[in-house]
Amino acid sequence: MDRGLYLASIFLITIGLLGVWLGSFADISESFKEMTPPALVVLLLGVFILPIALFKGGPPTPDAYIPIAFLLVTGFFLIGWDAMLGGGEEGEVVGNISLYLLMGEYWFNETNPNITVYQNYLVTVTLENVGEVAHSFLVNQVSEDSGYIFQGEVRQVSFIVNQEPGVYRYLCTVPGHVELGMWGWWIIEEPPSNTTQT
Ligand SMILES: [Cu+2]
Repeated sequence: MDRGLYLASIFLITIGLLGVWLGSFADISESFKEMTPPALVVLLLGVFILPIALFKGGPPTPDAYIPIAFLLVTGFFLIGWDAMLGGGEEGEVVGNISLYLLMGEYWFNETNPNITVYQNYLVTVTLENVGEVAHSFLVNQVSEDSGYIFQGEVRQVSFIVNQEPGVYRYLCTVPGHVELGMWGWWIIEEPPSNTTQT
């Protein structure tokens, strides 16, 4: 066993695993995401060197397997943990909700109802402006702005609700309309358990 080469490969695998694991937090920081490809290269390099190091110049000593076992367990744990946390990744739709919202001065459905949706659902909102002036629709931190919807116009917006469960606000982004009361609560809940089974 070549001890120098062996230590180098363990080091490379450790750094690579760490980088790939950090890359799984891409939703927190884009720079983590950029870390993933080089970390994978480092990881694979380490994995490639490891058998060469182990069997170069004689059989490996038994203690050489301890760090390898540790890295294997840690790696499986990190990947498994990430897969568990990754249940709410973008694009993984577990259900659909359709809503119809009328818009007027200065309300949604006249009463600004609390709207409850589920995480990882595809939500389709049909907006109809029954008022006199232009309105718009946006869910803070959740959806894009619908853009101006003019008198008599009907528009549909769709988005996947992949944010954490919690209380958000939907509103009209036309200047001054929020102040006149054109907003309501948008509540994201955990999906019902019968739809999370895949
Ligand atoms: Cu408005």
